[in-house]
Amino acid sequence: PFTPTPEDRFTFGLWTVGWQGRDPFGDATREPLDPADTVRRLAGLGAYGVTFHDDDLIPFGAPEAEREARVKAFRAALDATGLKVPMATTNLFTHPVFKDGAFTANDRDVRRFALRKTLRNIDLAVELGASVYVAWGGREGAESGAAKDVRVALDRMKEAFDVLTGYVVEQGYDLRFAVEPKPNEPRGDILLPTVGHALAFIERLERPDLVGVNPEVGHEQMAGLNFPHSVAQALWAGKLFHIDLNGQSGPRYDQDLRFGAGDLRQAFWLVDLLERGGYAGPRHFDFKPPRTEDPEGVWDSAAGCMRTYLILRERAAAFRADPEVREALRASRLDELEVPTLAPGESVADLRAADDGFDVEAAARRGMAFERLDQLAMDHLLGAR
Ligand code: GLT
Ligand code: MN
Ligand code: MN
Ligand code: MN
Repeated sequence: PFTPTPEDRFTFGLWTVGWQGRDPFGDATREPLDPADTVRRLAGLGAYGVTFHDDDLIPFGAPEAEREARVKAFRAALDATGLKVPMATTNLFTHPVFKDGAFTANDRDVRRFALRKTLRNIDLAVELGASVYVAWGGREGAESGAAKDVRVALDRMKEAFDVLTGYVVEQGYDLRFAVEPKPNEPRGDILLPTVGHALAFIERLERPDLVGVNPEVGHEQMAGLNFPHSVAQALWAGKLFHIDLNGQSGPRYDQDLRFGAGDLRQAFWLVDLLERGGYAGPRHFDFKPPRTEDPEGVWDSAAGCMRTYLILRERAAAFRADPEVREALRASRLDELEVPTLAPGESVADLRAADDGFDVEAAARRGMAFERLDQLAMDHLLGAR
């Protein structure tokens, strides 16, 4: 019952299963993967699609003929398997030229290069059928105070999105952008560090309708935030354009664990939210199979992401369908939260004049019954109901 199919819309980045295990302290532990082989392998596991950075597919600076050959091989594997490419993105962080950022580098020539690199890959993304373009600004930030004038850097960041959305509109592309927040790593402090910062930034853009967010489980948790709450606010704002699923154990370095590892309870509430909250996009895994794993371990890790999602989807549905849970939700007055605080047509003066017989002391004594409700959730999550 927990076997994924393309209808489940699971997608993986080429860079996830393709991660060779290089970290700040150690060398690669695995050989590179060929993108076309990755496509075939993911299709075999029941995935729906694959995503990529320009440099995952075409090595940085590769000559034109090599570029064409690599794209051709990738496209042939997609055609043969039916795997889709719903999202693509730009690598604006690996090459040393981006050491001080891309769209917000102090050096203007670097910013111009970053825009050209992005525009070029947008063309390829659209050719391959992508409808979302992710922008993770991992190098947009600073390690020290005077190094970046944040207000001016945000002007440049806005300029970049205005140029990119303008291009997409002019070309008639059906493509929207998704900003991926992260608080730190690789920069000491990264601009647009959380979903909330990104949502506020988007409203200042020339075409806010074309820009949303791509929240990642571990990134919000690195900032000590509740991931399902961040995702709920993005949904509320109509801005959940994409999502990066993985696992993280609290505020520490970016762990990119398999989905469901780390904070399992947040993973449960996240799946509950996505399945009930009207998110129709791909369930995209952005994880790193630990460097302890050999190639088979990599595919076990990828399969585990999907299996855990499906298990949690079943548990969350069982929780919502349980009559005792429905009763407990009413006891906790979740239905009452849905009732607007003022009556239809009621004015502030009406509200102030109204004596609804409110007994402050009695209301203060009322219990919320949240503990019983949460234990019911725990029972479902642990398979005890
Ligand atoms: C990089 C980063 C991820 C982003 C990817 C998109 S690249 O691996 O750590 O969180 O989603 O650029
Ligand atoms: Mn991450
Ligand atoms: Mn990452
Ligand atoms: Mn990510």
